[in-house]
Amino acid sequence: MNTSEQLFQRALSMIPGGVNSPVRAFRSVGGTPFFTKSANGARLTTADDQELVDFVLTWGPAIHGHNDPDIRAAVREALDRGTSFGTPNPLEVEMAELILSCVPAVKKVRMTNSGTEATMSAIRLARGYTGRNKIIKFSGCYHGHVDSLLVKAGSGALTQGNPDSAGVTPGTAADTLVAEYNNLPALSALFDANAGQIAGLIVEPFPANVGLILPDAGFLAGLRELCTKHGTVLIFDEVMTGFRLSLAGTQGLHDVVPDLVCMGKIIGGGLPVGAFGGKVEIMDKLAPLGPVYQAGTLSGNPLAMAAGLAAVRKLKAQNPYARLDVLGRRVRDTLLAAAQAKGIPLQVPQVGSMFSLYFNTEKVRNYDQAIASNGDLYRKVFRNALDKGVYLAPSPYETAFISTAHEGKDIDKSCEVLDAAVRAL
Ligand code: KE4
Repeated sequence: MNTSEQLFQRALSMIPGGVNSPVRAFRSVGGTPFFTKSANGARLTTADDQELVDFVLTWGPAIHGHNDPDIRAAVREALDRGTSFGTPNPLEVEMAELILSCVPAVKKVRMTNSGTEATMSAIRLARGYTGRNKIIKFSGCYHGHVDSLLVKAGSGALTQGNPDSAGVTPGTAADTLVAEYNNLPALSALFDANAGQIAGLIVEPFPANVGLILPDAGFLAGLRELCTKHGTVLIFDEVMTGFRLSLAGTQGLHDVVPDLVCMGKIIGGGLPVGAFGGKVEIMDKLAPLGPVYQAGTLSGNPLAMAAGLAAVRKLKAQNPYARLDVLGRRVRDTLLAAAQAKGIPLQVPQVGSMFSLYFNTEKVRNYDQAIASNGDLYRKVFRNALDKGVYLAPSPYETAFISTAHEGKDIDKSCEVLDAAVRAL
């Protein structure tokens, strides 16, 4: 056995499935997951010293590539002052100012320690603000492992074949209504059937946990209109897309303004973080001001703030989004050309530095079409590419990410490998 296999065997005896997060287990692509011992730029180095060009980027945070020198220096400097104080610290104020300066919808913000905490808190806040019980989510969207949102969920829940998790009580699930993404008429009917009962609607504006689905023209505006009409809090879950697609996340790509926004990943610079924010009259319902309780020992801790400030300030200074979109289009066009040459039906939805692969004859607009795509062909491309040193997400129900560190030889190599992997089908 190689080192990763030995580590996995040891892990299996102590950690459920050998992993601390299910999607890492390679269950849907087969084989033993590799263990990473270090990462730099666009590359991971495995425990067996294999170098891989990384298109997972720790599931989104590493937009500058791994081990970014500016983030590393910021963390090192913060570390010299201590790791956690349990009191307000200056970096929290700087982070709040930075987020408010980037995301127009956010007029007040609260830091958390994960995206899950951010979405969990946002729906509790929507319920506390409206006094209503029901929440609408969309099939295939994943918002972290929040009980009431683990209903028809995407990402690892879907990958493992349990989009409706055990352990979520019928009572909890009863207050969660599931709608179909890109289907406004059905959503409008759902609102009408539950008039006056829907506290919040939570959506990944660009769902990226079921592969990547792009909104139909007018869909997001339709969500805004329905939520306004019914007095429902519109919550954009931008844990993945926040600061990924623009400094304002997807809000930099359209003009729909949500009531609350959930963030994470990039704003922690690779350290544990989450955040939620939005309208003042909603956010002021939070303790200690209002009746909605929400808390966290390490929320706003100085290390995560230092890393996140460095990551976001670098994005503000560099504004790399056009460059990242060029890289995304290049990978997309490479994959589509290879599939066309082989007569293989392939869709490659792409926006900025995010893309995914659906082996499907039609454009994927919703969950049912996503899961009807050919997962076996995805697995073959995944395995072929990995064997040649390019690491795509170990599930068709995820999205690939590109960093500024991919520019140059790594994107060149990756396009060659991905082209060959599709042509080998
Ligand atoms: P965390 O609790 O994992 O920090 O964030 C949950 C979350 C919330 N909302 C969206 C849109 C998300 O994508 C996520 C987490 N994303 C997954 C990857 N698709 C995390 C990877 C994992 O579960 O290991």
